Amino acid sequence: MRDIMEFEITKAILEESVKEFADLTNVDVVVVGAGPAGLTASIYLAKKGLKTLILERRLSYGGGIGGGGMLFHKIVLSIDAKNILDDIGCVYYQYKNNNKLLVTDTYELMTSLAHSALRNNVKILFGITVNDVVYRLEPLRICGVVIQWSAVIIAGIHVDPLMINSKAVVDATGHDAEVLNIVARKIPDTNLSIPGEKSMYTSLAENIVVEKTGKVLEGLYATGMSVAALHGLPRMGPIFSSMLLSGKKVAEIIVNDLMR
Ligand code: 48F
Repeated sequence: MRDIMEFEITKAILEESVKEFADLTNVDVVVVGAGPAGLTASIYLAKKGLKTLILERRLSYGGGIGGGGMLFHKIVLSIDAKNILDDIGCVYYQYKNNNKLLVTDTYELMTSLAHSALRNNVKILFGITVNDVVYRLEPLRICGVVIQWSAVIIAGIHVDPLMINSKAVVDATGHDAEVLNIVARKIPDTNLSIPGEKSMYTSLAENIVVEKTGKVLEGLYATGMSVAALHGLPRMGPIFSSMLLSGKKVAEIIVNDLMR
């Protein structure tokens, strides 16, 4: 083995990370959350050439995919998401002779989404929690996020955060709609209120969550289960088609807004 000095490793990590991080402080789109909706959104945003950054609180991508349905490792999707699965190169099959349902594996879907995101130039930073937004008045708009290391938040120590500017922020934080709740609580001028999701009604939820996906206010968008929290929609349980379809739809809306 070559004689590598310890400081060289440290220096390489710091120099390369800081250089890239600095470049990511001003992007086209910040997607908060690397779950199915956020990853799908990022893929279709980046495919159109938008500089797209995902910020993920945990140290891994996939969000709720990894847990499947009660930890079972098969993922079920409606055939409506077939084109997205094909786009990301995910391997799947039809469930028996049921022509409505497709089946894949938790790890196949997580990996295919993440691989497709990376190959399309999406940047993902792990271990970072978005705990506030940046806003402007006249007109009222969201123009970035406030970030903190998740480890600092877990430690419960006071450390001032850093900020990232972006033309669009996407809440892809799942059931808790964390970004939307922050905006509702801290910027009363938005008149935003978040009722939270309703109990389970799968077929209704799958359709309506995609239908309601979109812009919340200038600079702020919602996708995935945060849309259900925003509009008081029912939950759909462990079927992931609408999360992918919602991610694709929010990307199309943002592309249309930013590239007009
Ligand atoms: O929860 P999550 O998978 O949300 P989603 O994309 O999909 C929901 C489904 O997984 C499932 C379902 C439908 O089939 O009901 O639950 O809407 O992914 C959300 C990601 O956001 C991260 C969180 O760790 C997860 O990986 N996240 C949440 N809050 C923050 C965050 C935050 N404040 N900052 C950074 N990341």
